[in-house]
Amino acid sequence: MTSSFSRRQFLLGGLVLAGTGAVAACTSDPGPAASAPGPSLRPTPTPTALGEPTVRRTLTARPLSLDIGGIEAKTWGYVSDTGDAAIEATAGDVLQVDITNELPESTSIHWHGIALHNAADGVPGMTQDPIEPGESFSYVFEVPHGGTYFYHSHTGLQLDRGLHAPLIIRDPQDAEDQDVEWTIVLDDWVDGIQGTPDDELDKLTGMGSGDHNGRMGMGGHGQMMHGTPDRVLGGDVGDVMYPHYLINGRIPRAHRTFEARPGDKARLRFINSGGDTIFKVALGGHRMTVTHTDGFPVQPWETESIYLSMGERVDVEVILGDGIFPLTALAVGKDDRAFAVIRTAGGQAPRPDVDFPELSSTGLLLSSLKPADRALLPEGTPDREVSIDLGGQMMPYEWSILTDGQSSSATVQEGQRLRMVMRNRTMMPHPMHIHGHTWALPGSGGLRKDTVLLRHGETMIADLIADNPGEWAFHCHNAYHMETGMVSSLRYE
Ligand SMILES: [Cu+2]
Repeated sequence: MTSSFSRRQFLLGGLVLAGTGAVAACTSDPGPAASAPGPSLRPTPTPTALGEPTVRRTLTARPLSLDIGGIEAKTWGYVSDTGDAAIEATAGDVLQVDITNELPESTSIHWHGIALHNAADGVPGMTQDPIEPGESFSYVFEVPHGGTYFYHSHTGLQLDRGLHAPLIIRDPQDAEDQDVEWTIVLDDWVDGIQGTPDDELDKLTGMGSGDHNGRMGMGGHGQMMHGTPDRVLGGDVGDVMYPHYLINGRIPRAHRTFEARPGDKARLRFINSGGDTIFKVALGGHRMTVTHTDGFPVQPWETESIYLSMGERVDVEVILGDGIFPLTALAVGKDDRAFAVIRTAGGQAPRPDVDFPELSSTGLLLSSLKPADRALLPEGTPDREVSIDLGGQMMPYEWSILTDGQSSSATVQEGQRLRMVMRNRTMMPHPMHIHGHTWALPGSGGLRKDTVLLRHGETMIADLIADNPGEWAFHCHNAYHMETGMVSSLRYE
């Protein structure tokens, strides 16, 4: 995919958005799910081997109003026939998800991290035609592996609105001996509070009319943010200074409270669904034992805090103490945070701005974990190697991926073992995400991940086995970087 593709999408998005305010205003209540299939329901072409769906859901993508904690955000989101957009299934299930697009622009759904067949991957212009306003589309696919995943729009900057939700796949091989389990969604929020994500992109590219609230001085022209440098990730970690950071849809002063009993074993499934924010997560008074990342099991690792970049997931286990504990996600480099509370006893909750030792500990980078034996790829030497160079800068605001020095796709033949040598030649960290496959990182004993954070200047080697034919997007999971060119693909010859 070329940068002109992104450019075209971006311009279209800007034009369509001119009418969004009026649409949102007259349909601000979520209301009952609009479950009637549209006139043009197009099923995903499915492999004949796929059985009857075992999990069926109906979604509508539409303008709606979210209460993020006493503040109303007019945004776009998913309304589900069950009332909860989060989807749960078990490894081996066949999912059928029918979506109707009631947005004022086209959309699509990507099933992030799932090794599904290519036609269900949800990348418009690559694996399917866009789902136009008023149209419906049916995604039918098997979920082969357990784990913590999420689904989100793969069109323009729609991910940075409310168009994302958890996708939890139960793994029959997991112990499942926890007393409580919580899915913790970290997010950065601007939509419907101070304009839209498209307005933020206009400021970054210098096309905006200036920052209307003076938050960053006279805006536009791609100026850098000025947050506190992070000792692991450096001084230039994000591009957008969001007005709010959320845990499960709530601002800190109206935070969620998770309740359990002292001594309970809790499983926390963290998902970073942010557009431009790396979070550093810690739980006051506790060490966390990491058990999985990006769906796949790891050798258990104890830590006090974890960096979670956009698109990454991590599962941890914690034996809960007796008391009330802050669950804080620092927005790295942005001098702000998301916040929730875990409560096993009565009493006063900590203040959202509370600091505690775990929060200032050296955070774990997930790519330094080691895989569990059952997550290992078979051993082998690469049949093919491709160099992936990440480029770009703030002024002008343009980002790129070169494969073997070219702006074309990487190619592979089915059955090959492909080695991707990724070099971050920019001053910013980039969470790189591959569709349809999960890499093995030879530098970490073969750790399996579909999203890896490359710090500024860092090189990372990632292998995959080409066992899922098609054309698969490969991109930075910073929504703004992807939209301005940091996207390529892996194509089977
Ligand atoms: Cu990036």
